[in-house]
Amino acid sequence: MLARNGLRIPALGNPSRLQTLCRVEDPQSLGRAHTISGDVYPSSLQGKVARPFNELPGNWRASWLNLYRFWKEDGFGNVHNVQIQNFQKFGPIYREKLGNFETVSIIDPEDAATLFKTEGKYPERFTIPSWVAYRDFRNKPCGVLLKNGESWRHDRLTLNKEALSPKVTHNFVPLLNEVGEDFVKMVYKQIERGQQGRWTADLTNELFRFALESVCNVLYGTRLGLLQDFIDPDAQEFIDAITTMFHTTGPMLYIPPGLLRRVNSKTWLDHVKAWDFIFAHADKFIQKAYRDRRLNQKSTEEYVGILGSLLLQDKMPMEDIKANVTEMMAGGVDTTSMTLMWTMYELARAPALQEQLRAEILAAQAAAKGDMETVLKSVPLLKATIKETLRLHPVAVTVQRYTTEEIILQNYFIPAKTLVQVGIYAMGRDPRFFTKPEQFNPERWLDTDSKYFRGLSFGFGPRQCAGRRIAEMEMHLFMIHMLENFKIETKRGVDVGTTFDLLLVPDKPIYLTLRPLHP
Ligand code: HC9
Repeated sequence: MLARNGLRIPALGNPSRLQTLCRVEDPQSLGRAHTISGDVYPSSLQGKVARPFNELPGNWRASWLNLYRFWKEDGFGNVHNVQIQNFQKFGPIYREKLGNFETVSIIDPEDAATLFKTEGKYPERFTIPSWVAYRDFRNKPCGVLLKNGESWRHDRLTLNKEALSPKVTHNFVPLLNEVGEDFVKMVYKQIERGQQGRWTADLTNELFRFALESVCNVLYGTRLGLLQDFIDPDAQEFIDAITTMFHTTGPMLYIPPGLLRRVNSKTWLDHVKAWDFIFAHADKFIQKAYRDRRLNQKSTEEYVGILGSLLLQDKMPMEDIKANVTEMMAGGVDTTSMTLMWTMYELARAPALQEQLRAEILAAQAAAKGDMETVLKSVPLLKATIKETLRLHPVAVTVQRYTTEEIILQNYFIPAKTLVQVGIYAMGRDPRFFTKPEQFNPERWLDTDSKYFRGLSFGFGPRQCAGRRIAEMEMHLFMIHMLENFKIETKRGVDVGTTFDLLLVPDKPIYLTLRPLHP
């Protein structure tokens, strides 16, 4: 029954609601990955010679045994390395079935191109089962993250205008810049306190607060003061809830959440509790901003943040605005903070590159006379540095799409509605696609090496990360201020690896030393 349903989430509560809110298309489609026989080809592929789907290499015949083996070998925290091993064992394409999770994995940028070029008007990625299960359980609407079809497209186009369009994103610059400056002030305070002329610490929590402070300023136009001495316990609990939410999602990727819910498993209960807090806390902000908006209707020239803009536009029902803003608030904490941690880790090991970046930033500042919008236009090496961080340390281990038609990948026919995942972690570390992949070398993004379907860390096309511009600007501005003020150092010889915790994160704390450049 489960195996036949494939990836479909087993009926929870009221399945019809699930379909209307989160999936507009045929509810069976998600599970039909492998049921279409490999010999009915669409006209575009007629006459092409390729091998049938059922000949794909990989472990896909014994799904539950696979899951057991995966679990025994601690594959859960190691998804990214298991993928690299599988590509070594099976070649550039393999098919796999882990419990309910059936996929085809690819690594070659050419194959990624084939996949994305046929993604169509309503691209679909893998829907995280427990995230949908929670919304169904609590009767909460989905935002763009979990929606599909026309309803997704409508929300997404409205959201793009507020979060991705160059017509609005310049408004984020002062909002994100002040948070970056406050982070620097906070670091100086810590250095003074320590009385050693430097500060050594694991900055995870500070970066979480920085990221939440940043995303809230852009969404609501509100400062929380998380970089000050007193930290609002609710904000801290929100940050912790996001970590718990991600952490409890992992196990439920392969074991249906409905099953865990029926046996009252701790994973499911913790997951619900975490989402409850996330939604309740986001709701407070939204309510407050909504009230403030009504009070200040007259001063409309001033940028009021993404939420304010959405409310003014009146193009989305309040419930959908809430769902989407909550998703952006929750999605903007661990993602940018971890990427910044990795960036500082890599730069700490590359002092010469730090100097190069400082020179670039200094020149840009001088030419722009301090106008940050202009500065951001003239720091190509810094932007390449963030790209390079995401190549070696992507937040998401894969980018996935359901095929919309039958396609050929590595000379195999792949039927429509198959879940195909591009292993971007594996791709980023493969010498066939990046010369000397082990080297942290931002310049590779600026020179003549091919970039064709290689920079996929924010996904691709209309379904790519909706927070991309916020994240990029936030990280660029943060790094500008940090590099202008501090030397970033770390203990030599400490190599930090990666763990899969739904996101890819450092496998041990990273200790950094920040030393003022102008003591
Ligand atoms: C996790 O095999 C591994 O900011 C799975 C495939 C998969 C699907 C969707 C990905 C997810 C992975 C990692 C986390 C991602 C998610 C889509 C969006 C989410 C990239 C690779 C971001 C971190 C979002 C989360 C927003 C949410 C908290 C509201």
